[in-house]
Order: sequence, then C-alpha cells, then structure tokens
Amino acid sequence: MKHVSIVVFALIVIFGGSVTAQPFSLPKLNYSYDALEPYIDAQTMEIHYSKHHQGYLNNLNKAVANTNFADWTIEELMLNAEKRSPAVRNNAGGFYNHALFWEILSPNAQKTPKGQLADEINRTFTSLDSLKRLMNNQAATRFGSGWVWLYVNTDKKLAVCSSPNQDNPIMDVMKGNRGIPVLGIDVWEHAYYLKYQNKRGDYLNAIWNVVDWDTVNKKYEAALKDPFLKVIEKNTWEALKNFHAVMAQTFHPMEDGDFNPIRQRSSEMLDKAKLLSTSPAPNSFKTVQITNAIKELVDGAQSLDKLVKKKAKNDKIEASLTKLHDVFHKIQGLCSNEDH
Ligand code: MN3
Repeated sequence: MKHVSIVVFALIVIFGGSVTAQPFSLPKLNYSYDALEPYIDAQTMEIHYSKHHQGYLNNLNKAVANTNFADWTIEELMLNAEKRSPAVRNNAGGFYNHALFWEILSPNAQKTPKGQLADEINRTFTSLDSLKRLMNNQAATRFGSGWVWLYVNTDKKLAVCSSPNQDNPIMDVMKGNRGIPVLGIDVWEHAYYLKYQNKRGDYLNAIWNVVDWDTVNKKYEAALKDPFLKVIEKNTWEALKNFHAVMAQTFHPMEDGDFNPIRQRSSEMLDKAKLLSTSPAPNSFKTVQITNAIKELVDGAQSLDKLVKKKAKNDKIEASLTKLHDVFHKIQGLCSNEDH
C-alpha cells in the first residue's frame, strides 16, 4: 500500500505539474505531410504544422502562464481577446485557426456539401461555386496576412468574411463579423509560398480539392448548437452593453461610498434603460421573461432618477440603485446559459 501511494504521489507531481504549466497542446495531424500532394506540398505541410503551429502553441502557453486567465479555455480567451495582450490574441488565434485548418483538409475529401449545409449554401450564396468565388475573392483581396472564413452568425445563418493576422469570428475584435467558424482558409504566405510563390490565386484554386465537406458539415451542425454562439449574441447586444457601462460606473463607486457618479448620471441611466426597451433584442432573447425584466428595469431607473432629482438621502439612493442592479443581473442571467 505504502509503495502504491508513493508511486501515485510521484505521478501526480510529474503529470500534475506539467499539466498546469502547459494548458494547451498540439492536436494530432490525421494524415502524413505528403498526403495533400500535389495541392499542398509535403515541405509546406511539415513546416506549417511542426514549426508555425507549434510556435503559436508555445507562445500561447507562455502568454497565459501565471496570469489570472491561465485556466481559461481557448474560446474564453478569444471571446475576450480585446482586453488581452497582442501575444494572447495572436497566439490563441494562431493555435485555434490551424487546428481547424488541419481538420477540414483531407486527402480523401468529400468534394461537395450535403443535406442542410448544401441547402443553406444554395440559399445564401446561390451555389457552391459562387461561395468558392466569394471566398477566393476575399482571400485574394486580403492585404498582407490573414484568413478567409465561412461561419455561422448569431442569426444561425452562413456568412463569409476575412480577418487580418490570426483573428477569427469568435473574437470580440471582429466587429460586425461574429460567429462560429466552420471553414477557414489560411492566406499567410507561409501556407503556400514554397510551391506557389506570389501566386495566391493558384493556391486558392487548388485548395478546394482537399477541403473535406463532410467535416465542414459536422462543424456546421455543431456550430448551430454551440453555446458560445449565444455568448457572442449577448456580447454584441449594444443596448445591453451601453446600459451595463453606466451601471458599472455608478454602482461600484457607490459601493465604495461615492454617490457622485449616480447623482450625476441617473437620467443617463434612465435613457439607456429606455433605449434597451425600445430597440429590438437579439433573436434568442426575445422572450416574455426578458421583455418583462427590461420593463422592470425602466421602472426602476425612473424611480431612481426621481429620487436623485428630489435630492433624496444616500440610504434611499443606495436602496434604489441596489434594486436596479439586481434587476440588471436578472436580465444578464436570463441571457446566459445558467440553466445548464
Ligand atoms: Mn498558417
């Protein structure tokens, strides 16, 4: 027994230590470096996977080590990329984007989409060929390094966009093009230069031969149910964000005993609450519960503003703002997936 516990303890020290130091690891490549020949050459594949992707991974692990976001998932890092360092943004993107890229490429690629994805492509882009033309065009006109994306947006519709560097539609930095990627094409020179040199267009025409629509189809079905789609929908609800800003900048000072911000901004808070109630909510949040909670928010902001205008005492203001803060958090909770 004693020996067993010593061995278990030693294993915990060895593996437990390495897991916390290196939260992310390189996903396995499911085919050999030469498997995508002649469309993507073996040397490009080897350098791209073992040097570039490995490099993003190493730098990501370095960038998150010993930070307060060291245990965040890759999605959480990307959803909150704007406030992180460029090292986190670039390497989280580089790590995630390449993992997706290897996954959607295959030497035995299914050449056309099927089922619901095929219907959606025809409905949105008229045909697979016109989708390819649109993506090739966005890839060709992307200045410098970047990606072109087919993604599911917050209305659960397909959309195409391109991004600079290693950004992608999950990231908060991608204003107006947010969603879950289902197909990404790397248009950095490191993805094609050895074989195609400056002829990015030839690389783009060739790569469709190894894009596996069977995998893209699975990505599409998963994206429609992805809980992060709802997080993006909530985070892009401008009226809610604008109300939140005034709430945060008045409630927290009040908690510290400073009533000046709320006494100066109660009418602004009422205006933001009214805007929230009159502007259309995102599709997922058009529920009776949320609509009623927003009405409650407008009523609460109205009473608070009246108290401020009457120059009421601090304890009255505090009770009213605390109640309003609770209503706001009720709305936040109703918009999140707190039920699972
Ligand atoms: Mn690359």
